[in-house]
Amino acid sequence: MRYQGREVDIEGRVRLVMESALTARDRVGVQDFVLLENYNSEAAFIENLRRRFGENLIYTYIGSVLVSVNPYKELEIYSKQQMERYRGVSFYEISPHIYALSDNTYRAMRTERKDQCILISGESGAGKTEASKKILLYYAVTCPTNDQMPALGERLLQSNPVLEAFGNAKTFRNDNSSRFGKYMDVQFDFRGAPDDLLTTLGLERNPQSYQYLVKGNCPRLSSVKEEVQKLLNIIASVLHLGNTQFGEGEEGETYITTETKITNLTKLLGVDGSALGEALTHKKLTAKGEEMITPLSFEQAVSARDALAKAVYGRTFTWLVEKINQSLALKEEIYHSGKGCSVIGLLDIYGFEWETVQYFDNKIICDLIEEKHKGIISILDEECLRPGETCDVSFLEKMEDTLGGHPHFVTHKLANGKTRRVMSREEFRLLHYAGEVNYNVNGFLDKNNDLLNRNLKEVMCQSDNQILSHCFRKEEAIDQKRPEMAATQFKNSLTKLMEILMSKEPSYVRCIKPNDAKQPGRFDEVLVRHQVKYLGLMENLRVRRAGFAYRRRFEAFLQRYKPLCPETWPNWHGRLSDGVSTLVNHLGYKAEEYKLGRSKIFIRFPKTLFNTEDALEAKKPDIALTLQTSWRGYR
Ligand code: AOV
Ligand code: MG
Repeated sequence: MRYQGREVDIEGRVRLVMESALTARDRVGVQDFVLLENYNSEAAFIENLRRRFGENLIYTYIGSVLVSVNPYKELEIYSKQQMERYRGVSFYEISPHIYALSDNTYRAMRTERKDQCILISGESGAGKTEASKKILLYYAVTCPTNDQMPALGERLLQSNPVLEAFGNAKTFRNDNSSRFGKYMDVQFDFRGAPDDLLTTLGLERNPQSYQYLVKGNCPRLSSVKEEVQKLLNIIASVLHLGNTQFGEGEEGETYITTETKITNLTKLLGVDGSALGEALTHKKLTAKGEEMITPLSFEQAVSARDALAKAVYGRTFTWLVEKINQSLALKEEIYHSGKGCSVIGLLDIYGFEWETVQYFDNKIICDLIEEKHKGIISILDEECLRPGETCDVSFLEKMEDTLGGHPHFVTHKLANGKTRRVMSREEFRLLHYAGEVNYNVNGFLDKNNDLLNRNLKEVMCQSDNQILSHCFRKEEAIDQKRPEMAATQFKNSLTKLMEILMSKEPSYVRCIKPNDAKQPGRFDEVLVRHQVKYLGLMENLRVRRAGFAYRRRFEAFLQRYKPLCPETWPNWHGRLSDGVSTLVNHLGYKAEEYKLGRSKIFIRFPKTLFNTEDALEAKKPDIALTLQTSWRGYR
């Protein structure tokens, strides 16, 4: 082996050319799984991931799908310079990156004028939220199309820590785990400069210039301060609620043992103290048109307290999201109508699979969970609404009656009437695509009910904290209709999300967690194999490979391989398609190996591309020499 000079490899890194081209590729693997020779082999797939991971190459494509492996360490690949490298460059010309996907999505939106969405999936701690932040960062930095955009990008980025502070929690699997699904629309407004509009109206951008807007002494800043104070009060009140304790009196009545908490809560929530105390220990019912106050049992009081804490926190979070949305909207009317601008949606959420996957039909499980009247959610809602003694176990029994024998539903009861020893009587098991999951029914009814007693609502809507009075509307306290159950609410919000996503052109990022210890450099093959399986990556690859595997724009193909043919090197001056024809003829491509489209060449077998890549690798030192010579010549 000898030193052959320096070159920039396919990953854009400068390396010393000491080895043969093949060993170099052996070391870093292929940048697109489509190029794997043995594309049916899961072992080869994982080996390719492992090699690249070992070289800090965390991104690999399956065609246009981006696979990302969490490095658990900061990599120097997200700088502004890196962003510049990816601007306007097509997918295959440069090493895989989340920026390449971001840039392609952006360009597709502009050229095709179709809304896009980027769906990020993977298990907890795999890097979904980080990926979504990188995408936002890319847009924030590279897309300042008018003077509002940089500010928008910045505000989007700033909103993230606020949302995370409220919506994330430390879990066993992830120190910064998102506890809320995040769907963001990044709006791109191409309609000319809004400054023009202002000029026509004879207005200036600076609000300080207008008396109406600055009336009072700097109202904006102080009102922001007030709002922050109100928010802090709410957070503190949730903590106090958590420490509010109850006792049981001699006649079974429930009372509050921590009166100081009520004093604090009264101040922080801005509500009437005695009404709050009463509402935490009693419930108001309307029977035959008459109002009745009945005491709560100890357990019911605890549930009422927790429901209040959850409602206060949850609704405040929703308020915060609304607030952020308002501040992000380019203009109110765009925000509400969604017209006149194009959108890239970003979905960072756990455990959903939106792609239509022919090879695995998830419908059977979806039906099991959400089918009307027969599905688990319906049974749960019914059990919650049924008068009389219902409990978690009666819910389980109901499921056994309705779903017993379903191939994906298992409980301790065996078909022959015997019991399955390994399962507890409080559990049921669902056989999901990703694997089996046991669910303990304890608390299912309460969680689904998750209802605030009406008198607690009444107390809350009297609050003099404006955030709370905004979150707890008077109408709601009067409304007698039973609100939707938690599971149904969740299902409905997912259905809405699906509708939004369906109207957009999707791109996919698949995140993989390399180890459970959150450690850099560790690649646990068993763990990775499991994720490759349930993310359906092998199937992704097979589908990609089934048709023409590799497509490249004529320019890109010529640019990359032109050194391999004397007629195209150093420059081709004719039509691009003719250049490509000349090149592939010279390379000896057979008719069945490729096809020329209108702007792209399609190559069927990876082997063909391999050989071409190898030829290029073998040629590169020459090119380096040529360049070097001409450079000397200029000197
Ligand atoms: P998640 O969003 O997929 O889990 P995160 O995006 O929060 O996972 O990633 C977990 C942690 O992994 C982060 O806090 C980082 O420390 C590290 N990490 C992820 N991606 C990268 C990267 N590209 N570079 C460096 N470090 C990274 V959950 O929200 O729990 O489903 O619910
Ligand atoms: Mg997350």
